[in-house]
Amino acid sequence: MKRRSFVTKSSLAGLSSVLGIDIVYGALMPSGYTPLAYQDVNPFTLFKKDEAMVVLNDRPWNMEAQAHLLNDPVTPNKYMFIRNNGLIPETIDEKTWTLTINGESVKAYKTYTLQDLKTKFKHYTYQLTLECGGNGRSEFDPPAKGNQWTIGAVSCANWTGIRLKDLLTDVGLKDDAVYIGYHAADQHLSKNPNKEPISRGVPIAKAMQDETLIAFAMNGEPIPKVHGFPLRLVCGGWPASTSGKWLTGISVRNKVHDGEKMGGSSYRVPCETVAPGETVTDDQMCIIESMPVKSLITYPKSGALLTEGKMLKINGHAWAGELQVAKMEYSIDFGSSWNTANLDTPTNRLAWQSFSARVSFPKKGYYEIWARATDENGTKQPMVLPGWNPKGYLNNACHRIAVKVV
Ligand SMILES: Nc1nc2c(c(=O)[nH]1)N[C@H]1C(S)=C(S)[C@@H](COP(=O)(O)O)O[C@H]1N2
Ligand SMILES: [Mo]
Repeated sequence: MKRRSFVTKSSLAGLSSVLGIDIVYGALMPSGYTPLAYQDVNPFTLFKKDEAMVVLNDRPWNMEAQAHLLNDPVTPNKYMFIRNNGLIPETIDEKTWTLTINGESVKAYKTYTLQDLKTKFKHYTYQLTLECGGNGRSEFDPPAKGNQWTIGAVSCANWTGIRLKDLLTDVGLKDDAVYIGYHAADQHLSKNPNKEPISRGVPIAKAMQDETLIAFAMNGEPIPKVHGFPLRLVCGGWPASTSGKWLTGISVRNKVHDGEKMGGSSYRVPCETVAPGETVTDDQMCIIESMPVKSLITYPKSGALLTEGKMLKINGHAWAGELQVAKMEYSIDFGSSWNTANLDTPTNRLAWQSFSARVSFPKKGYYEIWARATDENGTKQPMVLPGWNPKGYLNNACHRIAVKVV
């Protein structure tokens, strides 16, 4: 008879931490056995999300918001989308967590404990827009593979941490530094410990911006586990894939970082516009940097009913990657004519901007409200789908809601 083997201490701790309660006889559980409570885990309770959030995938976990859930000026955790490329780290110990800075372009490697980071450097808080490069993918035709995000893979929370530039200055960089790449504690789906699910980065100029943070808090609390506890890189305005969660290392590179999902067609678009469905070779693909100008109507929810003669107050947010949004407009006649909306200035650079307008309708009937943002360079959102690309990135088409006046 085969000898019964038991779960290891560390995987038991992992199971308990996900359940949020001690498994009393856990040490007696056969290895490989999945506790029942774990088999039908409820992602909304597990990640403290609102039940109106939409689950796109459970291995890895991916969840998006709906437009009307994003009405808050600062996105609370319950409405923040989740994008994972791999498996969330099972055991996280704040006391032993370290961040190592290495790579060709540091003078010497250096390792910091969480305590070092929190005590040696000044803290900053910024509200930062994080949008997945694939947000809006579901609309492309021919369709692109990957999570079929509609409009909900965007958030704008407050992030508190230290400036990456202060850390890199403390480490000491060589003159040939051109890029940084992050390393993290999540596991590849294959569970191969030598494979990283994702290891992306940004050019050194972006790394050195004031707002690029090594964050340990979100909205004034420790970062929720699924969003990168205990430490996360935050690069606002760029594809959120550059904001590494569960951060354990940063490599300072003397060339463009070549980590997982930096090459091929990952987070890249054709350098020149292509026809829908066209084959594009890897050498014709360019890395996405700043995200394009975009906006969302977050109030009312699409499908709203309005009594004839009443004005409708609409709200939303607009953002433009590295740029500020200069103008916000809406149309009730399918884009034939546009009216200006009120647009707030951002709390800080790289934060989204709220807009509002009071809309009146000439008579009973079906209408659509379309919203269009223009960035400080004069670039407007396209009314319908922008340039097709093989991976379905950067869909910044105007957001539209339906309204019935009765
Ligand atoms: N370590 C790690 N960091 C990561 C990812 C990941 O899978 N692992 N996903 C990236 C991608 S593609 C996105 S869009 C954002 C999503 O951040 P969120 O889940 O906190 O909303 O995290 C980025 N950082
Ligand atoms: Mo992403």
